[in-house]
Order: sequence, then structure tokens, then C-alpha cells
Amino acid sequence: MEEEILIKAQDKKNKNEILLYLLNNKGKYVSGEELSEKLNVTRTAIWKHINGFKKLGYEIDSVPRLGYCLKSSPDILYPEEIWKDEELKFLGNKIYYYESIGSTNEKAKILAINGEPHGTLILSEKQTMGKGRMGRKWESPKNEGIWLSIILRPNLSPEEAPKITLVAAVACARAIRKLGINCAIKWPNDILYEEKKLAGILTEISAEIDRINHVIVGVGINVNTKKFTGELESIATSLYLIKEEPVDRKKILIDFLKEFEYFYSKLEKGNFQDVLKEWKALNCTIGRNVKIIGKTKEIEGIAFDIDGFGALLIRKNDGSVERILSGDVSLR
Ligand code: BT5
Repeated sequence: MEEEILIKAQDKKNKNEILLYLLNNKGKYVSGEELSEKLNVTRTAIWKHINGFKKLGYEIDSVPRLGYCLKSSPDILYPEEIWKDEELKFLGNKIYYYESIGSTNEKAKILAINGEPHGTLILSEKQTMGKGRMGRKWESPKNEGIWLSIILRPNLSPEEAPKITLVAAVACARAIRKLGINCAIKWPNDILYEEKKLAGILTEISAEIDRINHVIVGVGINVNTKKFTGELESIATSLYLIKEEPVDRKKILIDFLKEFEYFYSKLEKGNFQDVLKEWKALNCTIGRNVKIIGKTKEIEGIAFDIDGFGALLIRKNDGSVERILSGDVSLR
């Protein structure tokens, strides 16, 4: 049975100001009186909320006369952790946060059909049926990674949708590189480190012939996985395994969201060239001998460029050029 545990579904407008106040004053005592005056809430309400945060794993000291002091935050991707950063404009204005779910992409699809707005973010600590492309499985163990989906309602034609995968790949690679990890993008949807997969992207679209209804971008980043087993042992890696120490998931998540907004806004303004330029600077596919395994055929040759739609251009051994829109690439 697929378990679904929703912790919170909330608009940024209604964010929990008490938690934000504590987060912004971490390590300091704030009195109940101060909280109640500044935030216009009763002392009883504050007390109730504080107990709720403690249940989530926030370590909060309460000392008579001194007040409350947030000592440490749990390693969870709680929405207020994202909202405490004021920089995001549309991404995460609404957040669905799960402890467990089948697949964030599947949930996002339902929410998109129900009319949830552009930029809605679906996050889960764990996926029981995480999806890769073409019916493949994405391992998403609890608290070990970032498993998210974004609902987008872009003003693009359906054939431009692959551009969004490139935006997500650039954002993901840049967020990871901030840790000093020299990862690279493998066309179309992988983030690799030393040829091992660190993150994957699954873009799904709902469209009519000439119009996109919505796009769901799913991103999975292996953060603190200590060990991969079975098939994944030789092909997957995590930030923990690279850095040899635990990595703060909240920071990666926030960095990713900021980068995504930045490059997505380029796309929206018609500056896709800027995305492409960055993609090219971060990729490990162009210039390589590749084999593309498509649904119906295999193609071998040199990947020499991507075009203005994000399609991969391959020069085959006979000199002819193929334009690849989707498929699995193996680097030779
Ligand atoms: C992908 O597919 O790389 C897309 C992965 C997208 C996952 C996110 S998580 C949040 C959102 N909700 C979802 O349900 N999905 C998205 P693909 O290129 O088809 O790669 C899948 C293959 O990667 C599998 O067949 C495995 O070989 C391998 N794999 C599975 N789990 C992995 C992991 N955690 N890390 C690295 N490789 C993995």
C-alpha cells in the first residue's frame, strides 16, 4: 500500500510567524510577551505552536521569565525553512509538504489539474513509488535526499517544454557546485559526478496541440545517502559520499529554488540563449562519443551541440546529423 502522510499544505501568505521569528532569532531567548505583541497572538496560541514545533523535532528551550530559545532545527524540509528566505518570488508560494508519498510528480499532476497555481512546490521526505523516465523507478529513501516537484504554467508551446528540463538541470548543477562539487550535466536529465548519478530530473507535460496546460518538473537529488545497494551501487552517488560528511539539505534546496527562479525567468523573458550558454558551460555530453538508446532505434556518433530547443545534435560516423529529442545517452 502506498502511504501518504501530509504534514502541511500552506500558502506563503499564511506562514507561521512564530516559527519564523524563532528561526530568525536562533540561539536567543525571546519572551512570550515579545512574541505575543509583535505577532499579535495569544500566549496560549504561542505555547500550542511551540509544542507542535517540538513534536516536529525543533529543539526549543522554555525558561520562565526568559522565554523561548530555538536551539536546533531538525533535518526536515519544513516550508517555513524555505519561506524564511525572502528572495523567492513565485516558487513555493504554495507548498505541499509530505512525510511520505507515492510520487511527488504524480501528486503534482493531480494538484495541477485541480488548479493549484504556477510555482506550487510539492516536497516529500520519502517516496514509496518515486518515478524515473519511461516507467523506471527512482529510489527516494526517507530524509536522505531532496525529492520535489514544481507545478509550472508556462507560456510556451509544447515543443519548447524540454527547455524547462535544461533550466532545472542548470539550477541543480549550480546549487550543487556551490558546495565545491564539480558535477556536470549529462543530456538530457542527469547530474553526474565522476560519471555517477547524483541527481535526476523528470519533466512531464500536459498539453493540447499548440498550448501547454501545465508542466511538472520533478527533481531528485541524493544528499545524505550513505550507501547504495544493488544496481545503484555502481551507478549512483550522493553529496555525502562525495564530501564525506553530512550536507545541509535545506541549503541545497533553497539554492536550487533560487537558481531555478533565476533561469526560469530568463526563459520566460525569451532569453533562452542565456540558459543554453550556462548549460553548455556545465555539461559533460557535448564533444563526446555517445550512444543514444531511443524507443525504436540506437544511434552512435559525436554529440556536437544542442539546438535552440534543447535537442541534442549528433554527427554520425557517415557524417549525417541527427536531432535527438529524447532518449538515454551513454557516454563512450
Ligand atoms: C530520472 O530518470 O533520472 C528522473 C528521476 C526523477 C526523480 C524525481 S524525485 C521527485 C520527483 N517525483 C518522482 O516520482 N520523480 C521525480 P531516469 O533517467 O529514467 O533514471 C532512472 C534510473 O536511475 C533508474 O532506472 C536507476 O537505474 C537509477 N536510479 C534510481 N534511483 C536512483 C537514485 N536515487 N540515484 C541515482 N540513480 C538512481
